[in-house]
Amino acid sequence: MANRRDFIRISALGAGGLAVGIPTIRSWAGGLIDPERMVYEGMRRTPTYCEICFWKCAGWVYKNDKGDVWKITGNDEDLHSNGRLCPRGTGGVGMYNDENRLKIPLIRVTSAGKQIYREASWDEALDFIAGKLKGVIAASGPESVALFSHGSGGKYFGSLLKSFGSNTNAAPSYAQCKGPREAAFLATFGEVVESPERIDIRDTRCLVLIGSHLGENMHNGQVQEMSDAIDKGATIITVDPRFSTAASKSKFWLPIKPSTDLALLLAWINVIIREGLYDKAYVEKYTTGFDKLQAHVIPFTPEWAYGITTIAPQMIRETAREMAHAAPAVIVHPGRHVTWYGDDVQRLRAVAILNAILGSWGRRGGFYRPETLTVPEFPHPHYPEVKKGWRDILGDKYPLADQPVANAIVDLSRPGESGPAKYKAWIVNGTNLIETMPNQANTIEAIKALDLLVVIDTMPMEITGYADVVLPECTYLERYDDIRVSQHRKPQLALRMPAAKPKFNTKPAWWMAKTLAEKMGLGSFFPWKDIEEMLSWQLKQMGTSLGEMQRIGVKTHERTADDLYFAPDEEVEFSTTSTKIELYSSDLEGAGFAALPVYTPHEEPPAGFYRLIYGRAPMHTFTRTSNNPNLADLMDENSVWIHPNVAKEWALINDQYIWLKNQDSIISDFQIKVRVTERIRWDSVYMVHGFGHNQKKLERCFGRGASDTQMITNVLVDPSMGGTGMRGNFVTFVTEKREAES
Ligand SMILES: Nc1nc2c(c(=O)[nH]1)N[C@H]1C(S)=C(S)[C@@H](COP(=O)(O)OP(=O)(O)OC[C@H]3O[C@@H](n4cnc5c(=O)[nH]c(N)nc54)[C@H](O)[C@@H]3O)O[C@H]1N2
Ligand SMILES: Nc1nc2c(c(=O)[nH]1)N[C@H]1C(S)=C(S)[C@@H](COP(=O)(O)OP(=O)(O)OC[C@H]3O[C@@H](n4cnc5c(=O)[nH]c(N)nc54)[C@H](O)[C@@H]3O)O[C@H]1N2
Ligand code: SF4
Ligand SMILES: [Mo]
Repeated sequence: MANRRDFIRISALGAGGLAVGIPTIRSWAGGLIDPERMVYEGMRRTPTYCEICFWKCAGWVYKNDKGDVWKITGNDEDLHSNGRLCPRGTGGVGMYNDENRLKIPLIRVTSAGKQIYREASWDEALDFIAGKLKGVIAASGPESVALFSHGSGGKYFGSLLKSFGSNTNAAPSYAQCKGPREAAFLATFGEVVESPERIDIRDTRCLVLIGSHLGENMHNGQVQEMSDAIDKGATIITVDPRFSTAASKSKFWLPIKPSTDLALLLAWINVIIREGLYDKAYVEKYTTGFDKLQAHVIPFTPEWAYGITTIAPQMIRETAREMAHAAPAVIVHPGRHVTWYGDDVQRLRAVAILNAILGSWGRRGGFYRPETLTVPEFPHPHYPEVKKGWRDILGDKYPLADQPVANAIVDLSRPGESGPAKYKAWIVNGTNLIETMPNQANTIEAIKALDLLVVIDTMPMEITGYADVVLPECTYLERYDDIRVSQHRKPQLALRMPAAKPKFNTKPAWWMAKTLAEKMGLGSFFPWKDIEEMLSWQLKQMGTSLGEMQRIGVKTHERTADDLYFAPDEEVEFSTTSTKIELYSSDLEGAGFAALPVYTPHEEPPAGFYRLIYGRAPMHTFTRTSNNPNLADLMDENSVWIHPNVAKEWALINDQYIWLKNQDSIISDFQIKVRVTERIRWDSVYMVHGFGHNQKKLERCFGRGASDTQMITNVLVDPSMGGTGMRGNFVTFVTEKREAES
């Protein structure tokens, strides 16, 4: 029977036995460090890469003479940061110092009829989980265990799953983030864009940002390259219903009516083809389906698009010519968080097609060919065969998804029309699912039906309040993790190592996964003594050593070939079905979807409601930094941007606190401050994601600002890959508490 899983505020610590385990890992910074080599400008420094967001900038952690973590700076060798961290990366120290951190394992118990958490030793907590997992696997098969993960620890828990035969390792960075982009580029070019995005902003002459709000979206290298490109005279074209920071740096700002971007993209393609501005030789040599595309876009004139997007035909023509003039050194940015309206693969296909006809893929100032390194796996026995994987469980749904779809797993964790729940146990590492997945009620219903929910986190975030067991991870400044080998212009490897001992009774994820495996009789899949042994072995295979990496932090390799861009007459075989760039997509057609992008109108806000759009603030990452003392100091609540005409109509003034109410009558738990500004269209309101926490134990950010997620109850799922479009929600304003309570 499903257990009832009420939300527990972690502050309500139980009176149960307090059995504090003694840390048993020997490998924190032990053995291999020669402190002499680590001294720099009088302070000891150790290498790391940042975990405040997924750009993973490499840097140095400095400690003062008292041995306290003092500051974090960028590593000059590092291509992700070029030696400079963003404000959030610098504020990583606050994550380490946050006094509200999770401190000890917690187990949910019922005491006097009330559910509470009781502190537990590591041994007890992991024994409990191992027992439960074995039970679930025996009863429902290994495939009924799912992992949700964002961040480094996912690797180790992923290995744990593989060691018992499950491959459901879902990251919200797919179906809640860049999944539609990857599916669209894969269908078009046979390759994904990946992270850091393979875009050559450094050398571009024209950068088109459709929603991508660089400057607020602080992905470090991209923001730096954009600023350099502007200095070198590149044109920036920003399409955004809001006057974003990027818009303020742009030659053209197109304040589009939200949800209509696909119409603009089709009109751009129309102009570029009609005026013969496309790269004819490139199209001829590398693409297939041009004739069909040409015929398809005939009706999509700038005049047609004007009625839909509100962007004047002249502006559409002028910007199309500007792009063509810069080509092939032009980038129509593929975006990153692209799960907007449920037809996102179609929109991103139009983006891919536009880049293709401008000839920017594989060209200087467009999309370069990245290179990366492979870290060899420490030798271990073969993993058991996955008898039933996530794809088998999902069936024909979302055929273009090439990774587990987090929202589909949530849905399949609830008993439904097709019988009992398919997933019975979740391991959730480094993702605050309650605020990350749209439709909170659905997530909570799924959690209530589970037999086991284990949460690994550093902070008492919302998701931890629903767990059966909470495992406190030490922060990235207190641990080793896997070698970073992301793609870039040159391949690089970067090391993260502990700068300090784990505070409190916290442990790294690798230790938790390994110990859990041992307790489940699967220890042979984690054959290393500790992570230093594993890293030492891996680094040796890669021509370096743990000692060297501890000293330098980042190591650059030369490219294996001088092929950053296509050579003038290069024959390129693309990994698509036709081996060409597919303007007309045979994959989409084969899967039953439109082979050429089709514009579909989306629902409009009802009278008195405004479309809710959201984004990033430069000093915060999602919900993870709202309680960070250093970053909360810079921004401690979000506000709702409202156009002056709308504010006037509603008699709202700057700095007034109001509640938001959405189309499904959901009222925000907390109030949000009004910001009256011309920088937003009158038909929309804007807020920064990550605020409105309802976990009291987050003392700095509890109740500050409102949560966009709470307002996102209408989810527009992309039928091709399962991405959750989140911008089909509308809000209105509530000013009286009485009204709010009713
Ligand atoms: N500081 C900071 N930087 C971050 C992150 C962070 O948390 N903090 N997170 C990182 C991650 S994982 C991601 S995925 C990226 C996300 O960053 P992006 O991919 O840049 O963000 P989006 O959410 O797609 O876009 C937000 C912008 O879209 C605009 N917008 C809303 N609706 C529409 C519309 O219909 N059409 C158009 N054209 N624009 C619209 C909004 O006004 C806003 O300016 O940011 C990354 N960088
Ligand atoms: N409403 C709404 N939903 C969104 C978005 C949005 O803009 N609005 N953005 C979407 C996008 S683009 C993305 S990529 C996802 C991001 O989704 P998430 O990655 O879930 O984002 P966070 O809210 O930062 O949650 C991260 C969790 O990891 C914990 N954590 C931080 N560091 C560590 C660590 O070292 N170890 C462990 N074990 N835990 C750690 C944090 O305390 C926090 O609970 O959200 C998506 N969902
Ligand atoms: S962009 Fe900022 S937060 Fe993200 S990894 Fe780099 S320094 Fe850290
Ligand atoms: Mo994301």
